[in-house]
Amino acid sequence: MRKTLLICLSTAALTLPPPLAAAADTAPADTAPAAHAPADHADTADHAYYADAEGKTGESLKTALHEIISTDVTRLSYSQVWDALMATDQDPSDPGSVVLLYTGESRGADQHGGNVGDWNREHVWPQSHGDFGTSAGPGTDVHHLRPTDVQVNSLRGNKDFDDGGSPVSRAPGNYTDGDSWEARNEDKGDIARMIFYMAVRYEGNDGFADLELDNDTSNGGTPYMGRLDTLLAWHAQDPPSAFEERRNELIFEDYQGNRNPFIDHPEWAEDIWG
Ligand SMILES: [Ca+2]
Ligand SMILES: [Ca+2]
Ligand SMILES: [Ca+2]
Repeated sequence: MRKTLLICLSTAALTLPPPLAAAADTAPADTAPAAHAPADHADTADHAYYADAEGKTGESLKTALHEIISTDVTRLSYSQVWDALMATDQDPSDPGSVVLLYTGESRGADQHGGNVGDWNREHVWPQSHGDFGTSAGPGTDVHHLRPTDVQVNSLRGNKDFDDGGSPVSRAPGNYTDGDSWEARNEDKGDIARMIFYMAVRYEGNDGFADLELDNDTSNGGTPYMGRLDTLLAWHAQDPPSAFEERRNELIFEDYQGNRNPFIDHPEWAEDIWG
């Protein structure tokens, strides 16, 4: 799938009148704006994708966003996730490598698997929190899957996210204790936005659990993730980066056909959960 609707980024201001939005919708593919389109084109596309969410807050915003990001979505198989991650998490300075969550290391794209030194597929929203496994659905949704070092992935396990704990020697800047994981500063906002996306995308109407946020750090086998207050703080302190915006764009254009609204509109997290 290759969609012509392109959206650029958190600067979208929704200032254009509707006639321009309609014009962009009918633009032929070969004249569609490039990925780094001028702001006016980007705003127009953003206006179209999120039109049904405009002006809403709280539960009605969450409901509108759920509909938007759950319509015409492609669900990947778990094996397709490998190829997707090689593209979405490609190292900008080394196309043959991917950037690992939690450590920021660059590792050969082909060096994936289950052995020490490999990278594998981290479920930022753990499979056990909702028991969704790796059949096509939440367990294969690339919006919350990231390459990680095999051993660091294992250390994080299925812990909720929160501040505090002892340093993780294999992953400098990360901390953990018995019931939570604190990611390094560069990854804090990314993680929060991935968790926010999952809570809105999965509402229990598609054969999988309704994933939701709470303020606990002992959610274990329930379909909840915490701590909400910490994640809101992480989201504010680490705003969307170019890397994150690029991967959101690629997932939308080339893999799943849907977007993470909290990368495009960071203010919506507070509108729903603040
Ligand atoms: Ca803790
Ligand atoms: Ca970040
Ligand atoms: Ca939900």
